[in-house]
Amino acid sequence: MPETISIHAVPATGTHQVVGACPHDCPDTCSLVTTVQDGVAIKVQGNPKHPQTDGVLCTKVSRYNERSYHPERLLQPLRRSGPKGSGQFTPVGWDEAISDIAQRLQAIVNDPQRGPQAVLPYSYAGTMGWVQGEGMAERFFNRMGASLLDRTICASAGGAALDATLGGKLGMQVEFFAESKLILIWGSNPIASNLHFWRYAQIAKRNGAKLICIDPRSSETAEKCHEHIALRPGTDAALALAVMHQLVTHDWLDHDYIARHTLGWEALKERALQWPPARAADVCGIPVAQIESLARDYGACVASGAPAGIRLNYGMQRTRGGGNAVRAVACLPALIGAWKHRAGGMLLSASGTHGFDKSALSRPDLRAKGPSRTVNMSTIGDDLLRPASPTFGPAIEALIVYNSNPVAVAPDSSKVVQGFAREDLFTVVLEHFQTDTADYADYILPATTQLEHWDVHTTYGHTDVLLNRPAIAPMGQSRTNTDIFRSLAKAMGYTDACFADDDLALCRVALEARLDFDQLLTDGFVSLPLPDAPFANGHFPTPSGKCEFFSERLAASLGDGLPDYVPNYEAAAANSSYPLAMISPPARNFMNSTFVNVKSLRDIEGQPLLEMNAVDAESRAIRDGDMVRVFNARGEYHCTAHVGHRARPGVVNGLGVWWRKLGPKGSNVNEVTGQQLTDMGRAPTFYDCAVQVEKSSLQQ
Ligand SMILES: Nc1nc2c(c(=O)[nH]1)N[C@H]1C(S)=C(S)[C@@H](COP(=O)(O)OP(=O)(O)OC[C@H]3O[C@@H](n4cnc5c(=O)[nH]c(N)nc54)[C@H](O)[C@@H]3O)O[C@H]1N2
Ligand SMILES: Nc1nc2c(c(=O)[nH]1)N[C@H]1C(S)=C(S)[C@@H](COP(=O)(O)OP(=O)(O)OC[C@H]3O[C@@H](n4cnc5c(=O)[nH]c(N)nc54)[C@H](O)[C@@H]3O)O[C@H]1N2
Ligand code: SF4
Ligand SMILES: [Mo]
Repeated sequence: MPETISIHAVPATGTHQVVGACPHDCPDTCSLVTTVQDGVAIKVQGNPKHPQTDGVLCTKVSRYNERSYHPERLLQPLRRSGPKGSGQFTPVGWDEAISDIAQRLQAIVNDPQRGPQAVLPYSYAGTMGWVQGEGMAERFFNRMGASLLDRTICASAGGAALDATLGGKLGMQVEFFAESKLILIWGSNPIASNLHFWRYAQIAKRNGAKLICIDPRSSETAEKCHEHIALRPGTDAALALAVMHQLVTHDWLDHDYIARHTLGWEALKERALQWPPARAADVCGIPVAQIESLARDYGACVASGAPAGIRLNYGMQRTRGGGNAVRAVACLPALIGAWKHRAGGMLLSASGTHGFDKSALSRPDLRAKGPSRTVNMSTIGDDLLRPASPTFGPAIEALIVYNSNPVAVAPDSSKVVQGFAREDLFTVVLEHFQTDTADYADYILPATTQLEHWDVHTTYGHTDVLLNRPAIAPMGQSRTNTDIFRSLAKAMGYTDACFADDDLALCRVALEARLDFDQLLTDGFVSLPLPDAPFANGHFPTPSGKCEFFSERLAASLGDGLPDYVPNYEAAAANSSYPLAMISPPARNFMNSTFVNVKSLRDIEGQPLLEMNAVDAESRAIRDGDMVRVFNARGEYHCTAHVGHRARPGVVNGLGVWWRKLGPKGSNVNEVTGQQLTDMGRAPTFYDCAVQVEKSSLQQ
């Protein structure tokens, strides 16, 4: 690594290094160093100067070049030339594309029967950048008065649970896990999805910490922990309540912390006492002794004063009771006073820590006064098929997709595909590649990648702020998302001054109120000054200022203000038609559906896999490597069975999220997932999905 890392504009010749930020939806938000030779990026590495990154990237992003310079990269605008979904397109000039799109949108907006609410943006975290994310896009859609999108597809059940319990997406600072003496890794597979946390957990382990993984799957992480509790999917609240039962009955409690900094203890105690370990063991499908041992380890921290940290992750909140489960677990640290230590407490998301206000970027003031219709991205399948009605409002007539691949990632694919295939739906997709979603577009607009544009990033797994400088010029005719929305705004006749802001101005606007932007420009990342132990003395930003075991708001909305065990929608009972519970966590070398088309990474993953326990495989005469059909009433997909230790009996793990067109018979795991929503946060229940599996007639 050369000594100086340039953070200034990159000259077209010579060799330079440029500091950027990883744009992906990953808690680690690494600082990147891109080596550029004569205008071509030749290497992307982790920044050794950024403590959280520590010079290390995951396998995926160390191949970032292979993705940006991919031969199938979209380099010019395309217009549909075949039937919807056929993937047939012809090149078109930018001016023509923008002008035609603007006219088509304008016609909908101006039609009194349809109006702006018939237009829907659909986006998620393809990039987590503030600028290429919603920077210009939200201004555009606010000005238009389009429908709002409820961005629930990933984290909103857990987010709502944290809000109710702790007062926001707040928690431990990730680096202090290195000092913890007990770490519960709960619904999280950090070796795949939170690598830099795993580094801290390893330091703790070397210093004598015990690591316990709570996960139905024997994941890459579970097998490296001291203990693995392989509970049934969706039963975490029962486990947490039984741990509380043990804390109460053995008096492993920090009475002083509970008295001063919590709300609703007496009621929670009563609820916990209804959950003796034997009851939870039955629900979770695990031995009683395992629950007792977990509680003993956790409770021992009260007497010893050893800090206990819980790394919760999003895997545990993708079932019907996901919000309640996160709430139950989030009560535990207060019971043993773990928050008193900086290496104690819990972390699900730290995204609420930074306290930035996005409104200077998104400009909600541009939206005309009056009610707006909100569409939930997790039910896009049903919603695209909904006719106009007084309750729903106008049918969705136009869809602008950016930073997301809903045809692959949204639940209940057959509905999603049917919706996207509507001939009367006008669809524009801003993309790097011709994804499954892009196949259904009327226009595909080529977007720049992180190597080619400016951005700023806050994170949800640590608390630094990062800048992304462009390392190379935009490839082909690609344009930044911001530039595309700027052009569309102009073509629609929106003359507000904010549509003239360039990307560097947007970076500044996003953050300036909270930090020294010039320092960010110089260093590439900034650490915010934060207290080491956020709740050592209480001060939870809840309505009561306490850790709310009992929530008035939830009591009013759900009829129960305490966390409880909420059984899955889909029981997967042995005697039912769909006796196997399926979860579909990410494959390690993909990022949701991103990177599936990068050959070297796809080669590592091989093919879409369904992990099965030998008991379930043998009873179906399925052998390791057989092609299987996974099905339920919603649909079916085919993949290769991987028979072994990773799946517990009764549970199958369908690793996601493959591009449909790169999987057997052009389908993927979301053919079988459903659109029912979680108890809190209106989120999808990807891991609450009962299926049957049989040997497939397809050949490998
Ligand atoms: N390599 C890689 N990294 C990623 C991603 C990726 O696709 N690939 N995706 C990114 C995104 S968008 C997100 S949201 C995060 C996701 O990463 P995480 O937040 O870690 O969530 P998942 O990977 O969905 O699930 C984590 C673990 O929870 C387990 N799990 C499933 N159901 C349950 C349950 O009911 N209870 C419990 N206790 N455990 C359960 C799964 O088996 C899995 O091993 O990772 C990010 N990082
Ligand atoms: N079965 C099942 N389904 C799941 C999940 C699961 O665990 N199981 N996980 C769910 C979760 S947690 C999430 S977060 C969602 C993720 O779903 P999505 O947010 O749709 O994420 P990706 O599949 O990574 O697709 C992002 C797309 O954005 C594009 N993109 C990236 N950067 C840019 C840019 O700068 N400009 C433009 N225009 N495009 C860009 C990429 O090329 C990519 O195609 O999937 C969900 N789906
Ligand atoms: S995906 Fe995560 S681990 Fe990989 S480079 Fe990006 S932020 Fe780092
Ligand atoms: Mo996610």
